[in-house]
Amino acid sequence: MFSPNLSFLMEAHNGLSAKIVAEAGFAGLWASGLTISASLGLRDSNEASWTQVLAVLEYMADATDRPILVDGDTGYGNFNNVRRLVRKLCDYHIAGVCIEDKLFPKTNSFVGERQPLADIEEFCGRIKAGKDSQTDDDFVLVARVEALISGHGMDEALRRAEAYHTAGADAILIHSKLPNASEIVVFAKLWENRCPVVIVPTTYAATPTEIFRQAGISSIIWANHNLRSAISAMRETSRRIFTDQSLREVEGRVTSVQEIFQLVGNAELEAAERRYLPGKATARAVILAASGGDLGELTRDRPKCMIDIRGQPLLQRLVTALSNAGIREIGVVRGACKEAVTLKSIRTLDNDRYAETGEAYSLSRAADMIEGETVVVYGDVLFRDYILSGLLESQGDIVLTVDALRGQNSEPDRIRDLVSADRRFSGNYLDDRPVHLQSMGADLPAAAVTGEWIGLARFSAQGSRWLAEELVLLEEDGLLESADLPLLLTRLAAKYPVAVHYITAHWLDVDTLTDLANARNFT
Ligand code: SPV
Ligand code: MG
Repeated sequence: MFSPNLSFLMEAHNGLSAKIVAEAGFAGLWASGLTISASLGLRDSNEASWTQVLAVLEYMADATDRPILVDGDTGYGNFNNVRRLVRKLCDYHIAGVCIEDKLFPKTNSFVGERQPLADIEEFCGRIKAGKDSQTDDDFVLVARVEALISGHGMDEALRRAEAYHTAGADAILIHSKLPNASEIVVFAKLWENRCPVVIVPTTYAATPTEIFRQAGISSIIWANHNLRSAISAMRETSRRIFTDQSLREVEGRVTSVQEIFQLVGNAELEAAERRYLPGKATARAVILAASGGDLGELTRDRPKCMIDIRGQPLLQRLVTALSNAGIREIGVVRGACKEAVTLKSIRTLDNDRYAETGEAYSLSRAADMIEGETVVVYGDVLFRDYILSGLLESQGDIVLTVDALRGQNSEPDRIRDLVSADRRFSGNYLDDRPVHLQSMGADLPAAAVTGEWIGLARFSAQGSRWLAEELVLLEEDGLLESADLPLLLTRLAAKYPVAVHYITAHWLDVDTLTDLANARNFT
């Protein structure tokens, strides 16, 4: 409110929308009376009691640390109601309240004409009482002038603004329902910035923001656009599902359940569980990140897993994906430029012979982590969250995620981990018959290829025992140093069932600069 720059307050009406507003970057929130009422299924006519509104505000204040300006309507009565309201808002660490010079029960400003205004002296009493009741020195009281909306003209608006400012209001909200900003701009000019001016350009939405900036407006409230966008989206989804009697068209277009988990902070709860709950077995992950990669200047002082992908190293994105899926212990096998591989919450293991050894040898550096359920993943892959959850939920002691659309004819020289399984991807939603690996490698005959391994595998406790044994056997055969994972997995498939979990796209690995560009667009 007091910053020299134009500020923006975005509407929110519950805890979730408060989080979304903060996530978008807004410095402050507008807790709209209209949208809180509407989200409760009520009219903007004080149908929700003030304590019911307070309950919503408590969720909002808990959901974000950004300042919230509350639409306090008329203050829910006279000066005495305003006193209790302000004290309670301060208790909840709400940053400020806006009260409007109308009568309780209020009516939304866009309903009808010439709504009766409060007596100026009486409204000044509400302002004084509010300011005298704040228990937080920084609490802001905004007085909202409805004179223009009610058809009383500019002189009356200025007279009221002056009186409210003198009574102690920290800022003036001048409301207008014209389809253009003319009266707002005139008001701001005549007001001469005696205190900050706040506006709500709902009806004059087309006005360029620059006009408000030039007019010296302090803060703009985007008053109801989150609820309105939610209504459009919910209507479309409900109608679609009702008509189709199926989720087919809707799934993939709506926010994923994983994103809900992320918004409400499931990761924090998982971290807290690790701290406070007695330990319970969960999967571990080993990330193979020993090879440096060859992306020119970018890999001069760091391995490719540490290349920045929109503000985060590729490896961080992978670690976050694994953590979000509930994997607690994550080991990273480093090699090239190992000092550059420093992330919080990973355990580092080193393959110092990375230049002359292969993936199996790197994996063997993490031998003590291959116990219980274990995920093994290459350090240069990115995939949508559902791919990992699908793998973790899959059946089988050894399961590989395989892209059924790759490996036939796309860039054959780049594809190494070609897969030959006993059944091809059928694309049939109802087909859940198991598919098993037969062999894997770079040189399978084209006709035998059923996909490409994306570099992500899960081993159950039993599968981990088999994997650990096979690493020992490779060493006995003198192959540990040279073997890659396709060889290791092919050997396992000769002895045990190695299940194939088909996917189609939504992942990538970073080998070339083109891959890197794709990765930067992927997130
Ligand atoms: C609200 O968002 O509830 C407001 C702004 O008070 S308006 O709907 O424009 O009155
Ligand atoms: Mg309102």
